[in-house]
Amino acid sequence: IDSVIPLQSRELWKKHEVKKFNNGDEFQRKFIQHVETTLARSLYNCDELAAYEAASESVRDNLIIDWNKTQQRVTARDPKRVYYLSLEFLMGRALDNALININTGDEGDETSREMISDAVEQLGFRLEDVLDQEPDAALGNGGLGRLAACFVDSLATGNYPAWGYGLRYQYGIFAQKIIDGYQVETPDYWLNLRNPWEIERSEIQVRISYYGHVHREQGSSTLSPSSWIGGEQVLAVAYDMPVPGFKTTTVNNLRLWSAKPTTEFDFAKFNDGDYTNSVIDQQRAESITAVLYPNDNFESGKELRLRQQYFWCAASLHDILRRFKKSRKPWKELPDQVAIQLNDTHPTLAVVELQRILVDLEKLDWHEAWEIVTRTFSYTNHTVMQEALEKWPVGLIGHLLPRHLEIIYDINWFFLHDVEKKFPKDVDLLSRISIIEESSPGRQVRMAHLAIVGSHKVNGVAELHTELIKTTIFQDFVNIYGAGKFTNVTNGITPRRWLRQANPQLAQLISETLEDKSDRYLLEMSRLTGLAKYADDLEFQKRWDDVKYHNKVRLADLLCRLNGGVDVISRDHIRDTLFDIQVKRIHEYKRQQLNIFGVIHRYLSMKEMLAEGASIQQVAAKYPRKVSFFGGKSAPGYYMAKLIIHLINSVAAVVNNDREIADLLKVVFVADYNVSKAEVLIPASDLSQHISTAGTEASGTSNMKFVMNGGLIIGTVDGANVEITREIGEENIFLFGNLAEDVEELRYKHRYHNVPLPETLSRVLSVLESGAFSPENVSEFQPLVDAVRQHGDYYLISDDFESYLASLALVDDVYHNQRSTWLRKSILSVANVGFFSSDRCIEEYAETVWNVEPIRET
Ligand code: CR6
Repeated sequence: IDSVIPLQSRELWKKHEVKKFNNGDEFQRKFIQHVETTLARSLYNCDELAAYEAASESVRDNLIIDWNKTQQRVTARDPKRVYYLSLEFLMGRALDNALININTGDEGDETSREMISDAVEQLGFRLEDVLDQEPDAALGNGGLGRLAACFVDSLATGNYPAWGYGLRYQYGIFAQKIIDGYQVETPDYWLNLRNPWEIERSEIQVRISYYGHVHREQGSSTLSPSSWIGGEQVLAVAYDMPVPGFKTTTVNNLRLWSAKPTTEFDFAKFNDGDYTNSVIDQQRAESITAVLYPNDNFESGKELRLRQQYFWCAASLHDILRRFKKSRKPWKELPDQVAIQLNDTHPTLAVVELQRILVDLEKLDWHEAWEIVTRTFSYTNHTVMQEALEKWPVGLIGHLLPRHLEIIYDINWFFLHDVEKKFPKDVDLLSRISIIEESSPGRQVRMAHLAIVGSHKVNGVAELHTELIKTTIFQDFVNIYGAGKFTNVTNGITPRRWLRQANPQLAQLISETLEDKSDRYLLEMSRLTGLAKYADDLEFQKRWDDVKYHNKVRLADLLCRLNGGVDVISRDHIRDTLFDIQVKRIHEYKRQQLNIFGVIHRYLSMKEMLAEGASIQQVAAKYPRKVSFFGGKSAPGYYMAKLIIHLINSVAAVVNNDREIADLLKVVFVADYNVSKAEVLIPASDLSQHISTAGTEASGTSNMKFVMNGGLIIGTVDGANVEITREIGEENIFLFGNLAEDVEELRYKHRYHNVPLPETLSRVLSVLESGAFSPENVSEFQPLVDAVRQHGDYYLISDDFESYLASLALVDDVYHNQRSTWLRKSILSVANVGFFSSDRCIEEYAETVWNVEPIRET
């Protein structure tokens, strides 16, 4: 919107310019103003929730002032911009993060988190309780969505002119309840409370069409400009979330689209006298952005999901191009002004939509348009697993988006044509790489192929993963395009949230030790190497250990609160109890079943020792104190994952109530694992488990979070574990199991030979079959047994079981008998974790994929 304020009035505007609060007093004034006017409450009825809202509104005011300036600065300079398209942004809470970022590092900026904490306390509240009022913005499933959230944080921190684009789901990922040991899903209607972190842009609306038909001049081909006369129409309305950077005034934007009905009416229906039904029909438009699909690493191919994808791609592209057009540059310069990153294949329709806009609306020649498209897009792959690779039935796309299907066919035709010239007569190759899969019952569009063909760069998310995509699922494309198109950008995490915010005690110890009062290390993580020289310092080790102890107590407190004030774990021995944590989505490939089988093995072995007359001290010497924590959601329709959850809870019920083992072993399933719970769980871990079948976990990112918080890792040689080992040193990580390169052969053996199981695992499975953990339904866990014994043990539980147990035994020994060695490992891990900052990761994208530069305040 261009300014309409006459010049002579502008002085007045500047005189009344809105100012940020800059000290506790000014913050309090804003706070009270918001309590009284925004919330229409007062001193007499301001509870913690109102305090949270008023504090958020006040902080938001500061952010918005910087947000405006950032946008003005970028508009004035008009540099190349980055757009990160992600169907998921798992943001978590915003207030604490904003408080950590509130000091811009500028001269004269007196604000700080401590200042606000004091100011809030003077007003009669504890900051921690106020922060606890905020619901998580849980618009994502797992790693992919949280990665996008870390990326927007690092983009703002690095002062990149970058926007995120996503959907404003009314229901985020479901809340998980555990009832009788089973997962029960309940809806997460997170917008129930007013959301102070979004700005509704009701003036920014984009009209989105579906269905209808394509019209063209007689005799012209699908390559020439065509008009798509859409049938159904809905509106996309923008909601903006400010994303503040750390120690900078840059506040970037995350734009989320929400679906609304158009204001026009279906006159045919109206005239039929069916006014009410006509309104109801219109109302259905809102269902497009109603709910986040709750699958992680699995595609279900539902029509509504495709509608979501197009809605979001079309609205975002429209917005991006509108901004580009303001600079009046020719279309061929689009790739010099705009980089669009496809987070997985979910936004691949944007490739087709841009081609459609350029050919049909802007009347560019097909090939000229296609050159622009491919130079604009780049694509990140996040999995090699077949069941997670998106494919859409041709019929469905043709029905919903008839013109787009024509364009996909034409893209494919030119692509196959070029390949055929290069590799004549390789019919097999052509059918392997085709964007269209000729499968029964019908043809499907392979979105990954379309994304590769439509992008100039394709990246994997960890070195091993990138190597795997280049040699397996995308091998043909490497032969066609050359290896240069494929690159690796190892994932990262933001140290602001995952160290400073989640672990204030450790952050404090680090800044003190590094004599880094202003926390520069959170920007330059290589400074952490300065901790290494204290790795053997016993006094420092003690302080390090105290922080961990504090965080373990904090977790015990949280669990107690969630359990209605009753302790879940005993307070008596927290310092000598190993907190062993596996939290992530429940998935067979992530192998929570391996973990729980290990727990059962431990329990059976303890019982066996006792039965053979050993004393409890002797048992404790071999199996010292440990709590096994599990947490994570299963997709609602994923039978095996739900069974694993029930098994964990069933084992917990038996083990936790067995007086004989005297609290030496406990099993805890933490319900409803989410970002805020992660912020408490991760800092409390002594050990965490990242034990996927080698070659299946593309990267993993919680592994990085645990290491950043001084936890040690037990893991397979998979995903980013490989690079974590390289960075922190192999003596500081517990690796076990078969390698990715051996997986195929092992699976083959299981399929065609009768491979005997190790005795240890055999015993566990037999006890499961006996119904010891499911007395009411003896065969309940049979499917988990059969997966190993009868169905080829696809996830190689049996092949890795023994080395897993050996590794766990080593963990016990070092933790309980060589605590100083353990602490040394922990300190050295943190000292060398710097590589995994998402700031490094974003810099790599900026340089090697996007070709964009930061815009700093001058
Ligand atoms: N499920 C990978 O499985 C990776 C993230 C982010 C995943 C995980 O290993 O760390 O992406 N893949 O790159 C997909 O979502 C398809 C994930 O989170």
